[in-house]
Amino acid sequence: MGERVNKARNIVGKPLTLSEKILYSHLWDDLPSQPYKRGKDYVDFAPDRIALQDATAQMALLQFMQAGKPKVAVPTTTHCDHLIQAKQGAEKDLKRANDVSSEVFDFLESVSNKYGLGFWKPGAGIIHQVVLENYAFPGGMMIGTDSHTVNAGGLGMVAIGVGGADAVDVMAGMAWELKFPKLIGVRLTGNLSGWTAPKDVILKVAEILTVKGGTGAIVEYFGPGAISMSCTGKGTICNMGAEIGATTSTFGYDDSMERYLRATDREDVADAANKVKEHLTADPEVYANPEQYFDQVIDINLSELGPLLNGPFTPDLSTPVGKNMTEKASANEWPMKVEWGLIGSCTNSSYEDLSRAASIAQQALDKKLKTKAEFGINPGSEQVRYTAERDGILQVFEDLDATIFTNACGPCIGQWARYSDPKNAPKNSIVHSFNRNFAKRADGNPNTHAFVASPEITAAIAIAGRLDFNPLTDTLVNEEGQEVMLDEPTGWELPPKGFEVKDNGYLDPVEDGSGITIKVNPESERLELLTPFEPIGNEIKGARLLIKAFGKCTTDHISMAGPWLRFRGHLDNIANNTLIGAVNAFNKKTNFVKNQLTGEYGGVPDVQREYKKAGIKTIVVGDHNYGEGSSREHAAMQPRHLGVAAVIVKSFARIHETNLKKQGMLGLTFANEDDYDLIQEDDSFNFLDLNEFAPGKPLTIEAVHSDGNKDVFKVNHTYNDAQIEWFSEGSALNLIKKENA
Ligand code: MIC
Ligand code: SF4
Repeated sequence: MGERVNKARNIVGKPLTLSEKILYSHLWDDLPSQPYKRGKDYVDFAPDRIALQDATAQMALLQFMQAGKPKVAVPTTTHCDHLIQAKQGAEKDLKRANDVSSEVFDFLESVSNKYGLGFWKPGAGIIHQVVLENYAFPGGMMIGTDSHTVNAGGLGMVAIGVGGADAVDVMAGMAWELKFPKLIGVRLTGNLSGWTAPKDVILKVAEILTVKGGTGAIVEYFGPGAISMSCTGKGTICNMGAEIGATTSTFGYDDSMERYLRATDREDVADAANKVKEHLTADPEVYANPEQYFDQVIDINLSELGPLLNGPFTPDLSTPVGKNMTEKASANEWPMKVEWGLIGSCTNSSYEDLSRAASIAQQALDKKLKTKAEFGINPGSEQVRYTAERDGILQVFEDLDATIFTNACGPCIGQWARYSDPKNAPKNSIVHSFNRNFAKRADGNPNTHAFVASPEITAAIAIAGRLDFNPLTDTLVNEEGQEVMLDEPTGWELPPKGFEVKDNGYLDPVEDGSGITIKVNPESERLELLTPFEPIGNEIKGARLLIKAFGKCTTDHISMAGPWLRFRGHLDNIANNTLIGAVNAFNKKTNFVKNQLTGEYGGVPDVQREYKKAGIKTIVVGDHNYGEGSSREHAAMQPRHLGVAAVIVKSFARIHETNLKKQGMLGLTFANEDDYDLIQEDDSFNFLDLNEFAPGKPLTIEAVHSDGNKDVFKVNHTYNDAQIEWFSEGSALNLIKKENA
């Protein structure tokens, strides 16, 4: 690494940030003769590892199976965590998931075994915690088919969320392409204390940068405040960096990382890291004068930062706890009563998080407080759960009647069986320490107002049962009528008696998997082998408008999770949820669009299937940050499968834009944002110069309105030569197959 970093420094011609050191030491080709232009140049990288989770692994592996390779080219693991419903608590829920989803788990297990991937069984833990505990290492580069892969930045990695098709490139032994990121530096001064936690740092950064402010950038945290924080705390900050659209976030190697590596049985990694310490953080000049090296610098004084609550419905709407919330909630009619406090998920489920939240829960018991809301806990891994149980931490929550869910995503991804009829469920507020809080995300109820907070604040607010409770100033009345206050949280960075686990849930693949055959039942409703996409071609004439999406259109709106997760391995079945959450700009309704062939209104997938039957191509139009959120490539593959030719928006979220390209579709942005307003409900579209599709050259589109009037507008794109070839071939996978044939 030292040699590569030194050479890179010579080429860049100045001191390097940590992000640059990791990027330049993971180039696929030799070092360039000129430094890469940030935010401009496409660069081929050679990641060290790949991580897949069950809900995205199915599609990734179905694609990999077509690539014609006997084994994955780099170390890869599959983690079963998303497909486990949270209902009655860990034991029953895990058993049910194993019954209901055995077909998918068995498929993932046998494909992993055949192609040499490590396999983490259902219940073993959530991908990102398991990766942090076992695989992440300082200075490494990893990609994963989940947007929160970025969690591993807590151990000084550059870890990036991608769609399955990107992972397939690397599994197949090819380079992985990324536009060289811009760099945002966040200088943390002061110290966290009292009720303020690492979560509040990222809640604050989300407020500053908004859900799209990090797009195309790596966020590098540094300064005395960074060094004083635990490794898992750093992981929390990096994890939720996905919510600002950042490519990833990272921290320089320090003592907290060394402590974590040693505590998780990786003395060898810690020793190796110590030998190249200076290369695992930025050069000293960079942190001394960050303005000269980063594209943007943000300062946060941790000593002045207080606890925050972000939400509802978007992770960047930030409110300090207490009276600010009283005002805001009243003005916006957010329900003040809090019904659930949920702690855990892939972020904030470390031993430290659980111990600190338990210290608050313990006070409720000691001070004879009756908790007003219900508690749900999702430990991040079996190792954390086992250790927390051994140390009495889970017992504290159980004494408060908390439900301990499986070590899995559960309530975080609509896998929370909270209501029998979520669509008609009542308006309510919940607080959780998860990452995302889009509408319907947790429980399918559009009226659930979800607020994101640290585990400590989540615990305090759940006990108080009020959204505007401020534990720093407010008292609570206990069962004996006395006024009591909650003391500041306390906890352990790492378990004093060390981590322990009986069965961590890991299965090694066999050495030679060539004899293993993968069976997919043709009758299955959950798994379907893929058929290659036909190229869309250069002749897009008379394409119809499928939907003009209004406002926020995340991947949850394009391909909802929750009940639909069961079809993640069956493209045609999951296509029945395509864009059903997107708001139609013309009537502000969801899943209600005009079928231009009949003039009647219907659901988006149904109307689209009519166009497909008639052999008519369609267009989707969208607003800013279209495709925000998840890495799920289903959000691109489904429209592609149904016959959508192009998605034209004001701006894209990074992973989704790449996913569209990979699947051989057109992802375009309005050259003039206001042209979004030109698009009318009955429009059809002619692409005037698609036969001249070339890097850097805008395309011209003619919108023909129902009165015969026409508007011609320009759209931009970011396709390079190789990506244009994906479009010509029908998909990136078609190209891989051709090259391997
Ligand atoms: C999420 O948090 O939205 C998910 C579910 O983990 C997704 C992946 C998926 O949709 O399977 C993500 O963040 O990428
Ligand atoms: Fe799972 Fe939620 Fe984390 Fe996504 S954000 S990986 S759904 S726990």
